[in-house]
Amino acid sequence: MKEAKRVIWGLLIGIALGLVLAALPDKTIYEKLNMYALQPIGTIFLNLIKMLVVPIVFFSISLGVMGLGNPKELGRVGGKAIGFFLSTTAVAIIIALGLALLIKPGERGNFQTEGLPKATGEIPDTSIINTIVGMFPTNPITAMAEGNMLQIIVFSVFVGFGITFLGKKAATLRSFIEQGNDLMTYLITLVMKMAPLGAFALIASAVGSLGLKSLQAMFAYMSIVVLSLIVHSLFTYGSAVSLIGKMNPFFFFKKFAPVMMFAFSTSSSNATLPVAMQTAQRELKVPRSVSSFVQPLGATINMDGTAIMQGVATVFIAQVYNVDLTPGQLATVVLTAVLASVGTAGVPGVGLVMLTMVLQSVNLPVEGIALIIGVDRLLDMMRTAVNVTGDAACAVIVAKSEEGNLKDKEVEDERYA
Ligand code: DAS
Repeated sequence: MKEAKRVIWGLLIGIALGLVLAALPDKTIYEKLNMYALQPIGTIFLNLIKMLVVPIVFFSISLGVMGLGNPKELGRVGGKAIGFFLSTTAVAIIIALGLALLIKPGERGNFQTEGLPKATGEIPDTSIINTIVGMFPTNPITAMAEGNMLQIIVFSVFVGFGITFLGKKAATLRSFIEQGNDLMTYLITLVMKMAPLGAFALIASAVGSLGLKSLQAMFAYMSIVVLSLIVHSLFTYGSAVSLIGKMNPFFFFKKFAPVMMFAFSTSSSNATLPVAMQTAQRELKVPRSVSSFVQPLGATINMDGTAIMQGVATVFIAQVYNVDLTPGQLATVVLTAVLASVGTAGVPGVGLVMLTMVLQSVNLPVEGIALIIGVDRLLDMMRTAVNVTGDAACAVIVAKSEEGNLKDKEVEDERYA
């Protein structure tokens, strides 16, 4: 929570400075301050985030796939859980993309981009077929060097399954991937310590050059993310828990609300996992055997809240740069965001790192993050609460569908002691 407070302070001071600079008649003060302080600090922060993207995608997705075990071992519970996770994440992004395309936050008040870095290169018109064919790399090292995210993901999935199938023969590689992922998770936490300063510089630079208009666009972006998070939680999880889990959705949200608050305050699914499992078992009566498989798996491969932010942010940045995303590119965004949520660890700020991957997958300028990074920590708190709620909803549903397979006695014993 301390971190979050620091970022919010950075954000508020940055906005205040930006508004003062925008109001000054003499622009040279802003230009000098921007050139020698705000832009360099903001760019360093963005570069540090971009520096981590390729390794974290490789290690976290390989680990995420390794964690699934090989399909044979997954059995019914794994299959049901993964099916629920992927389908709800896809629904989440479609809700986000739909609302963002409908409300058009990036076109509010004819938002100009003269103050923002220019869009990089041509945005190629990719059909869905080309997107799928283009996902398979001829050279994984080239894919990593060029930051071709979809190809890196495909390579990582193959590595994850390969290590799983090789079993003991790949024991060293398995620990290499596990340790690599731990390293990446630590480095994200380290880079995020710069978030208050980075958010301050980026927001002051953006608001200083574009004035109130940028705040309007940011507010529009934030409100669509929050709206999508609420719609997805109430309708997708509410109906799934009620129709498939046969549980009163009001009961579900009432019992799980304390966990959602904890996730909100920590912005970390991993940190929330123990209390999320305890609540699912004690309050929602999910047998321990189901809860202890589904929720940890979900904390790793299921981040609907994050996928929602990534969907809205991508459309917002495309609109700010006057880019119309083709259906092929929208499909790429859905695919990349679902795959991005597969392996990202539940720590603060990871969604932003993975957003650069989604933007790069449709060749949108990563610099567009400058407009949303300032408010990201606020949104991170909300989307983490949605992430952990999706995992609990899945546990309730899988437990209900497993009732016949778990003997009554076992179910009794399984209850959280
Ligand atoms: N904070 C991440 C989590 O713990 C979500 C995110 O960064 O988007 O789920």
